[in-house]
Amino acid sequence: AARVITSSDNDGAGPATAFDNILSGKWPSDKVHEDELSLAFRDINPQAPVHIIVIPKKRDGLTMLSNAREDQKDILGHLLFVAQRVGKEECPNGFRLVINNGEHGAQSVYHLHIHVLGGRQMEWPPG
Ligand code: DGP
Repeated sequence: AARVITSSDNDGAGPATAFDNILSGKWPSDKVHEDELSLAFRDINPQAPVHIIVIPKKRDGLTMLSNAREDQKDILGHLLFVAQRVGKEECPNGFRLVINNGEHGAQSVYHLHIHVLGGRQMEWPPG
C-alpha cells in the first residue's frame, strides 16, 4: 500500500516544492498512477493533450537528474518504467519523455520529474 509522504521526507537540501504539497495531499492533483516509490499526476499546465508528471515520492537529493547518486539507479529505473507504462496506456500511438535539468534545461520545479507528453504528433527539434 502506498504510504503518505510529507514534506518532512524532503531531504532538506533545497526548499520544498509544489510537489511536496501534492505528495502530502495538501494540494489536489489528478493522479494517474501511484505506488510505494512514485506518483504520476496530470500537469497543471499541459503542453499536449496528455501531459503527465512522474516523480519519486522521496526526493532524497534528487532535485534534478544531474544530482543522481550511484545508489539511486533503482529509483531512476523505476521512474522510467512507470513513465512508459503510463505513456503506452494514455498514448497508444506513441509519446515523448522529457526531463528538464537545470537552468538551461528550463527546469522550474526542483524535485526530479519525468514529463510524459502525447495525444498528438510531437515535433522535433523541441524549443
Ligand atoms: P519543469 O519545468 O520541468 O520543472 O516542469 C514542472 C512542471 O510541473 C510544469 O510543467 C508545471 C508542473 N506543475 C508545477 N506546479 C504544479 C502543481 O501544483 N500541480 C501540477 N499538477 N503540476 C504542476
